Amino acid sequence: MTEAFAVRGIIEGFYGVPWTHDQRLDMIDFIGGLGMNTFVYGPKDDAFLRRDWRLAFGERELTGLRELIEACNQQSVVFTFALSPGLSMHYSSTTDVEMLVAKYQQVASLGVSSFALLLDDIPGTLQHPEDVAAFDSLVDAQIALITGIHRTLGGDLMVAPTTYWGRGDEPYLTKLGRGIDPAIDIFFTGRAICSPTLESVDAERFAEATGHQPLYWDNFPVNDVAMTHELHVGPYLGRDGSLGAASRGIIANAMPFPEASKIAFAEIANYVSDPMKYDAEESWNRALKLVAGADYETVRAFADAFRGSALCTDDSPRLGAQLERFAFDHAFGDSATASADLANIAERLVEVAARMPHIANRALAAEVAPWVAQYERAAQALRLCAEILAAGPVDASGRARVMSALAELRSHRLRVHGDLVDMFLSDFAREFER
Ligand code: LTM
Repeated sequence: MTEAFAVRGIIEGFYGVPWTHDQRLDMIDFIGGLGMNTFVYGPKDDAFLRRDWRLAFGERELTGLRELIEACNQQSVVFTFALSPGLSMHYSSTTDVEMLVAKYQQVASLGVSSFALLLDDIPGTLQHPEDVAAFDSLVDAQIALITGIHRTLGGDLMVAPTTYWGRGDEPYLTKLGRGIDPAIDIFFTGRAICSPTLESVDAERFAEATGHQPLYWDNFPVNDVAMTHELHVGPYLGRDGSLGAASRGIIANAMPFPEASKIAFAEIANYVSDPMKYDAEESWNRALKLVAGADYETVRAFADAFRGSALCTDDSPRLGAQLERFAFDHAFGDSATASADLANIAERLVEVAARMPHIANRALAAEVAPWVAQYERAAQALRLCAEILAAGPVDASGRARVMSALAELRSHRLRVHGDLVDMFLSDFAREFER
């Protein structure tokens, strides 16, 4: 018997342009409809929440927050308000602690009773001389801060520790967990920042060491920082079936693209509702149908080129199998048929690229447009190879055209079909060098 995940939700916790107010409202309805119960509001590049956390909200911001809270209430979704003060916080300064509490209290006065304190991505040691004098270490300063905030605010508190990935029994994490109230949730991203797998054995080690079951901050589908060239619309894989009982729950970190993020969120909702029976491929298809509606076939074909992520190394299996077949037939079979097959493969891809801008989900079409353009470039490059082959023996000019298509593809720095097309074009040009 599997226990359900107590916390099931998402965090707007990426670096990059925060979602708009309307996108948030739409997302709250969407995740509420999926049966998720938590929306953590903490975009890293909203100055009010991180860089300028001391700034009090004005009436305009409070009105926006009120609407978000109301939308959450309507969907039975908990609105969790997150602040990331760690870049400039003086832990030993009463003024800073009071300002932090005051900022949370502005939101508490709107009826919110769930808060998050994000201490991730900050220096791993105390920086300010007054803090160094006042505390033995960063973790001691954080324990004091977290305890003070929790006591003053009441309500629920989630904390992102400064070490938030690893084995779960690191000395910092162990001390932090043992030093704060057991009711406070501690975020953990698993073995890595973007973890290919989330395993119960790690959750159990974390719980044993810290005295808290981990609250997974799952860095999927997020594609910020070094991942901005990737589009994460592939399958949600590698999460243990028994994680529901071993953890407090899962909060999935979004992409700056809310509509495209819905694909992963729908998959995660499928997973958390029945992790033991979860079938990633079936769930992926169901999620694509939900988001793409009548355009499912087109979006499914497109998304096959974007399966790749930290969770999935099988980048573009359909095209991979087709190109393998082509290479074999070309080397050992009838090369005219092989080049006709390559032309067909390219044609199908060109068609998908042509249909994508016209799908009914306009928000999705707009968000993925740069990757559609890259998909089209890859398709045209394959078409070029087929044309060159069909025209007769490949000469230096044919090779040069393929190399130039490859250079063009690479220059856009957007990942499509993993490395498949890139490798195919390089191999193609090399094969005909002799
Ligand atoms: O994962 C955590 C706890 N923090 C940050 C996120 O804000 C960021 O979006 C992800 C992905 O780059 N990585 C982090 O370290």
